[in-house]
Amino acid sequence: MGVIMGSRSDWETMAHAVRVLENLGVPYEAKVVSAHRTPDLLFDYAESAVARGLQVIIAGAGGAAHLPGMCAAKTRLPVLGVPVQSKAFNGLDSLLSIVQMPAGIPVGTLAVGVAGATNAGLLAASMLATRDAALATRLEDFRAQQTSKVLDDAPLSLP
Ligand code: RP5
Repeated sequence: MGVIMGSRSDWETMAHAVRVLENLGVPYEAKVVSAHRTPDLLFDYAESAVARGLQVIIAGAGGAAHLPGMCAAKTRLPVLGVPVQSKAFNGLDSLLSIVQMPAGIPVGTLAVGVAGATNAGLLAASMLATRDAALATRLEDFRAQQTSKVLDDAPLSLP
């Protein structure tokens, strides 16, 4: 699994994707790769991703967030985009930059911020789990635990 982000400042958000991968035992690499500050690195990263054995790429960026789209343009691997919450527009700019890909090059876009990063990790794991029975079991266990936790917390009463 490849996890890339446009800036070190995105790590606080993208660490949530990485935590999910770690908890589910999915091997990953995490790197800062900027579409506009390190464009050649981005091209190298995306073009070599298949040969290096990556199966899915999670790409997070904020503002004019062209990292996921440019990455998707240079690899056939599925790219999951995480709109990082920006200061100027609270991530609406990031969301629209990532989600509005013209037809032909898809980016699977998640929610803005921590929820999106967390779900990117889970969605990427479920993609790999279609061909990895042990991972599928771990994912099912996680979901069962999550359900139990909600059900256990369910009874509410007035203080
Ligand atoms: C984008 O610009 C990054 O993805 C980040 O979310 C945003 C701000 O980057 P920094 O100025 O904090 O490096 O490229």
